[in-house]
Amino acid sequence: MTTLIMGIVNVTPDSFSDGGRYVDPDTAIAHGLWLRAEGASVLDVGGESTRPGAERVAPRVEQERVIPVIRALVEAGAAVSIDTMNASTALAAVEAGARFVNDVSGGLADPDLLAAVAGADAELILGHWRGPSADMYARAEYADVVLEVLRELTERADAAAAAGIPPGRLIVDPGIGFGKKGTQNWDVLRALPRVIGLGHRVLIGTSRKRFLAEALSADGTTEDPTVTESRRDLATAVTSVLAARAGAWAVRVHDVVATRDALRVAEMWEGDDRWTSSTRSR
Ligand code: PMM
Repeated sequence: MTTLIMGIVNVTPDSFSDGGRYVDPDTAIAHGLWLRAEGASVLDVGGESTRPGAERVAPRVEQERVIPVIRALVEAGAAVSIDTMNASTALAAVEAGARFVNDVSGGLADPDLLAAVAGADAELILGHWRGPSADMYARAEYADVVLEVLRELTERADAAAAAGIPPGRLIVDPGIGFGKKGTQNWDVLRALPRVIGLGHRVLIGTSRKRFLAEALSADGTTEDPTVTESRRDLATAVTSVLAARAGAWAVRVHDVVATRDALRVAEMWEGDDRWTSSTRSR
């Protein structure tokens, strides 16, 4: 089993950790090409931030941000994923050459998305989600977070199947940080073998997320200024290795180099090429 690296290209002014860095299309394209050269097998292009508290963006604005970037990356030979909750953006992106539609809402935000992807030539990544980022922590109430995430993810996979998306085109994601607080994220990660046991390919996105900062900080909050971006990237590289070891299909990260190196070191420890062989073509 090989775990792929999905590199993040956020074409947004307000994303969680890299908002504003790649709003200019040329900068975003150059960044995507660099991530690919460093070992990202898929580039995930997004035009709407999903950070806690983020407001929704009109699909027209989202498409103006992402479509030129997707076109250029596809032209350069990259496998591209569109990070969107909107059916119209998903379709425009597939038209521009995107191979994956990554919907963190699992098809819940836009009732037309599943049918749109079913009719398009694309794979679908379905995230576990309980509602918009603006107030997602209000929904982070669970009696048993693992059981409820497994059940709700299964419901979304069933909805995708009912919409006509065959299992071979489906990837699931337990939605780390989405409607989940602090230790709930660790509970879900610890249960990754059970998520994989659902029978689908599994994507894991922990990159630079708040629960990592909370784990590293002296006081358990995200306010600790010593928890820098590079410390979050190191923590992300560790979670990437652990996710790979559990059998994740791919990890979605900002710092492709750190995760690539971490996966490579783990691979040497294991003494085989299971995890990262496809990223070592450089
Ligand atoms: N996280 C973010 C955005 N898109 N997509 C998937 N499939 N899984 C995730 O965990 C995920 C995602 C939020 O992170 P960012 O704003 O730093 O990109």
